[in-house]
Amino acid sequence: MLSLYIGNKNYSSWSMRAGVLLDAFAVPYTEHALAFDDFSADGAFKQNIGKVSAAGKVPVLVDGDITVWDSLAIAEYVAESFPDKALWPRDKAARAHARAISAEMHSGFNALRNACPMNIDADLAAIGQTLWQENAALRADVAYLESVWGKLLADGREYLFGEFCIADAFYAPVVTRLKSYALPVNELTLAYMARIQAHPAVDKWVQAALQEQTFVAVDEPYRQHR
Ligand SMILES: N[C@@H](CCC(=O)N[C@@H](CS)C(=O)NCC(=O)O)C(=O)O
Repeated sequence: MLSLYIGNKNYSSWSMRAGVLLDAFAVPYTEHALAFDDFSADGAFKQNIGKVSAAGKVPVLVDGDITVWDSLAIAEYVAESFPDKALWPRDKAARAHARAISAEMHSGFNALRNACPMNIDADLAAIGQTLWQENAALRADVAYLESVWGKLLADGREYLFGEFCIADAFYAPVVTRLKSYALPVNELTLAYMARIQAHPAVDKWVQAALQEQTFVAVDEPYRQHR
């Protein structure tokens, strides 16, 4: 049985990618939730995750004596472990494309990630409006995001590569950000956002996030309480 170490579902976008992926493909696993704190070296989070991974971050996947940290490495490991499940598209060109946009999410979109940290239960529409007016890099990230999604979704497909795949799991936290901050996006994006939010694995994560009561100050640049 796989073990997945994650952070708070409301805040941990990297954990969400791994958790949604495993659930979307019905991969059995045991979840180990480690509560976020101020991430100080002697705090409970770092002490506990440090027993599992020297990197000291979530998500971490443990499969027997194999430990995989980093969401993209986890996605690749799970795809390789369950070749029948088509976590990546079967078609070589589509798979290359899906890998490219997943890696791009993993290493890019810095303005969007920095200005709009994931906060599933928050209504940050007013903050989003201000950020949108003041932050040209954020507007550029969203414009580029919509061009990436738009080229794929223009033919009416349900998910980025037809069937739900790793790329959709990687962009699921982006969908929650666009929603929490109510960033202005086009109809095609809104429709894809709705489909992602309705996906059972995403909905399961979101519902659990909404149940959490913890307020983590380091993840809350815009609120004083929940
Ligand atoms: N690139 C890593 C990022 C992991 C990451 O930054 N995780 C955050 C939680 S979403 C974390 O553990 N932060 C603790 C810290 O920064 O000390 C991945 O894809 O897994």
